[in-house]
Amino acid sequence: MSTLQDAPPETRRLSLPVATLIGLLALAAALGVGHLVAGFVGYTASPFIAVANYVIDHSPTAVVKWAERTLGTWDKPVLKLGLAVVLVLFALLAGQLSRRTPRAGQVLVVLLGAAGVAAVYARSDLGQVSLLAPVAALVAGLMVFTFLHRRALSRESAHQGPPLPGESGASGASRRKFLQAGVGVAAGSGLAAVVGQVAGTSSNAEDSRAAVGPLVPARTAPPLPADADFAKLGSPPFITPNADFYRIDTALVVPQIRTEDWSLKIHGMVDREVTFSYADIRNRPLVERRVTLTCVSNEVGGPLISNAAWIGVDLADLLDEAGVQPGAQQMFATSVDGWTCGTPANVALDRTRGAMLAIGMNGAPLPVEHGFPARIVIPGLYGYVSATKWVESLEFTRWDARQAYWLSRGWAEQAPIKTESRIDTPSGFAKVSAGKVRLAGTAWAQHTGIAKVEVRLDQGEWREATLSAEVSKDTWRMWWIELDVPAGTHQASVRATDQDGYTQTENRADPVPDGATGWHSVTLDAS
Ligand SMILES: Nc1nc2c(c(=O)[nH]1)N[C@H]1C(S)=C(S)[C@@H](COP(=O)(O)O)O[C@H]1N2
Ligand SMILES: [Mo]
Repeated sequence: MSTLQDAPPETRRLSLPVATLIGLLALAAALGVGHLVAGFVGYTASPFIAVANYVIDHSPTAVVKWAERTLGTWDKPVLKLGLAVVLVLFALLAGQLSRRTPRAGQVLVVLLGAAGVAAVYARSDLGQVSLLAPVAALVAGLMVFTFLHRRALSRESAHQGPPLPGESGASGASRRKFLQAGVGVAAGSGLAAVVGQVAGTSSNAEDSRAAVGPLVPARTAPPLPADADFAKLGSPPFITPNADFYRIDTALVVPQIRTEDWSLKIHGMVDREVTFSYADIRNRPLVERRVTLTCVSNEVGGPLISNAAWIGVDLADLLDEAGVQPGAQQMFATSVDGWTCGTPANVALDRTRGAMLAIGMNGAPLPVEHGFPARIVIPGLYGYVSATKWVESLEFTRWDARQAYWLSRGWAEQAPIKTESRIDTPSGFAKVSAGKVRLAGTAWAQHTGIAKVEVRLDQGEWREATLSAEVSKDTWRMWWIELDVPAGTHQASVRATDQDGYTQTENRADPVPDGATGWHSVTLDAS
């Protein structure tokens, strides 16, 4: 269009809405194309997902743990939303800065694109081919930005420039062209993103999991006694259904691994490096063991504890085949998504501890979000030093040779689960009728066992609660008690004593660096 060249430079200026729209469309194109390519080269290479993962991995520990505690399983959706808002602000800025020439906006697009490339490059679990996704996103964003900018500028000049003879319809025509281009870009980006999403998640682990079939342990856990819990009185059920089991991990996208693509390598300070396939594990005699998992981030009275019957093999058997050397200090486990975990080697090797490589949970193959195809379960240690999900490598090494994920973020090297207890019923600030009030809850001291649970009202005498049957030292125990509660506002507190004779301290400690302490109490409003 001749007017583009002819118009005086100062009149060639985009209106704010048009400039804004160009920024947003360039962003949409970049994300759509990046997601499309990632659908074929590796889902987590999608620049959006990669940058979000980078943020999780590089946020200060306090922030990540705070997010886990306050947002629970909403932490990741909230992070994604926050990132989306930041991207939109960048896109608006890119448009805003480019009302005369595209230069500033192009620079911003390249910077954002480079962030995507860097985030994918930084991941140890993604191959070089996965860089195609963020690179394609960068190129698409840059091309769309430049192309729409040129279109729009030529429209604005046709619109604002001095009318030339015979050009009366040009403004309308070029406006239509710009809008058509914009709609085309928007539709194309959306389609690309959808195709990428479908392609990226169709290699879903769910059908591989369904194909595993029933896992029948050669050694099943003994039958549960009838009084393993006081669920009827308000304690949690002894076994947590898989759907209710707490979930904690850094994975923004749950790793999808099919059994045929999984293997576990045991290496480092071993006599023989060994690798096990899923079939190798599945075809061994399986054992079933009930173990209560607990997260170190659990606050006093918090929900990050659950109990399951795990099906798998003795970790010690696998380690024996590798022949772990005497100088090894830690078992450094890595999951397929690059998360790492350091366990004291002597605990992993201790046959009496009962550490497992688990492939089943409560009768079914491990749910994908709990580590399918296989994970580690070790009684008595907090999850971050023991319970690697989607585990693919166990390297025996020294403490100073490798620093696991949470260790390098300020959490302790040694993290046995602390003896704790919780009041589940009534819930805090419950209104109760004055008189006899029944309280129920849970207590745990995995690998030591609970000996006693006591409850008191305000500063009154401690009274011993009734305990559920001990199913195993590695599982939680339920309790209940009836208290006389006079009218008014009162506080009920609980403390447990374990089978080593240790009684829970009243001192409140934060979860960092090795687990919270203190008595759980609830306020009762009796009338
Ligand atoms: N791959 C991987 N495994 C992991 C984690 C993780 O972030 N990634 N988190 C650990 C932590 S901190 C805990 S408490 C347990 C929780 O296991 P669950 O989600 O099955 O309850 O998994 C552990 N295993
Ligand atoms: Mo945890």
